[in-house]
Amino acid sequence: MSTVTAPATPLTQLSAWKSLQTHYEEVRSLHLRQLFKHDPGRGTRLTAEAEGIYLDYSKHRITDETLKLLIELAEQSNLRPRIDAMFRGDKINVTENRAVLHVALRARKGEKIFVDGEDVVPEVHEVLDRMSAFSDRVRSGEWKGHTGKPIKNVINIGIGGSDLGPVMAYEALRHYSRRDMTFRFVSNVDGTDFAEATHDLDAEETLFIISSKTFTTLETMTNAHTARSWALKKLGDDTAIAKHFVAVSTNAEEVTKFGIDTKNMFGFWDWVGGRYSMDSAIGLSTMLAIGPENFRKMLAGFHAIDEHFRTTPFERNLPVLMGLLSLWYNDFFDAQTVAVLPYEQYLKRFPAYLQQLTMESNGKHVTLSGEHVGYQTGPIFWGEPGTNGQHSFYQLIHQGTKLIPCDFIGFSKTLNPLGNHHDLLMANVLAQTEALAFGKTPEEVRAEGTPDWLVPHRVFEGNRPTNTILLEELTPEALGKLVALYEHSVFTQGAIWQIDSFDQWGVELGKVLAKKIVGELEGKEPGGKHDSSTNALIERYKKQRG
Ligand code: G6Q
Repeated sequence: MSTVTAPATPLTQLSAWKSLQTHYEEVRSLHLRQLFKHDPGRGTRLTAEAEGIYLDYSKHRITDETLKLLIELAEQSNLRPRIDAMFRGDKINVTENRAVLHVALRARKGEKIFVDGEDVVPEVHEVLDRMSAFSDRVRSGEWKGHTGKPIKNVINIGIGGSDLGPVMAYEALRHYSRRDMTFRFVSNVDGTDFAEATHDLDAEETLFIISSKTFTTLETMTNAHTARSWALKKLGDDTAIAKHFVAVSTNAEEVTKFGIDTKNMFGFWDWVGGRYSMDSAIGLSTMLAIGPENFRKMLAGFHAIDEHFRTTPFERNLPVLMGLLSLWYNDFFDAQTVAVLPYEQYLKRFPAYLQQLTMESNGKHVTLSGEHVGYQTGPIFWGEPGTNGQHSFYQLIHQGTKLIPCDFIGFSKTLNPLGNHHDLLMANVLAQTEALAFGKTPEEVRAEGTPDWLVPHRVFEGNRPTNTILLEELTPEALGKLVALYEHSVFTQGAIWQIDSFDQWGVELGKVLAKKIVGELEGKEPGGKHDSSTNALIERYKKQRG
């Protein structure tokens, strides 16, 4: 059990929570126009900067009092001792009785973090060193396929936490990746995913990384077996496996059963949650793409924000501030969602990555002690890169009836300087946050000569809250910092909501039912055991499938 649990007092009974409720009534109708008018210094005062990340949170519907109360809420929620408990290796994932130590994956050599009395940092570095040696061999062409050809294609097979991080990181760091190699990612049990990923590849030059913590996941194991048949069809006998398949897993027994020698296995540990694993061996495809040196730079970025989170007072602590502000809208303004809008094409999969990180972590309905929460927990995360989203869903953010706090992420320098593209891109970040905050009043619309009947349609109410997160350039370090920022923001919110952010029981039921239904679809089990809707759908599918 964790030595530090949530406070004995339920969240809604904490004095800071009650004060926030009263305070909310006082400030809910304040407009950002007023707040900026009365405090011209707000735009620089309500900002925080650390490790090259600049966070402007001035365009939030908050006053100094709001911040003070939110920070009190964090303190009364034992946030500080809970952070310490995570870094110490306490088993804070109580429902699975596990430590939560993704921070150990980026600890520097020589740091000490104990799980059940054993320092885990040396093992982390041992795996990193093995990954580096392997990556160097593959990247240099020294590692040869079964027929003697060097590896040109790498396919990561994994799903959920064993896929989303690798895909996101590959896309994000493509600029740093080997352009003469092909990297693909197969996750879906839909055969189309595998078929499309392999249709133009030569098995002789292809390496599969089977990434699965458990090595029992239905989708991954189905794809892994299909990959083996695909490879062996071309390469002949089983001895080819050793040159074309490696595994990333915690389950040596299953890896061996599959036919992969454990010397070609890269391990990690049960204290690494799937959605927190992109910087473990699950990141092997990332390392193959960008090289060990860049991978370590990414880890250093993670580590810098870990240290910032662990040691910085809450008032200046970026993940804590972001977590508290998100909670403010979620729990007091009844906002249902958060939009994350990276103005960086390389971050096109970042919203999808964050969806798992945030929603699997904080989509919980009971507290650590099993009581129904009685307040809102994790918001829905969604988003697309800018400027594309501006031409589709931003309409609803600007003029719809829902309050959607947004995170705008931008970089001062582009990796692809092309004419004035980057200034145009960044002008849009700045314009959008300005428009969302201040809008356009009926008077302003009328003054433009708009006829009266059209005025209401052209009014922007404004008062839509945003974070602007500005970094210098998208480097491997910067990516590590950004991910860690959100990881710890999720932690902050989960701690205050008194939930277990590190389990995911909600994914179980569907998996179990699917297994039963497969039996029926394959005619191994009698049908008709479900509700009338499910039974009818099964029958219809079977008939149509033929
Ligand atoms: C993440 C979840 C989940 C997991 C996948 C894949 O936190 O646990 O998304 O990563 O279900 O699991 P395996 O790695 O065991 O195949």
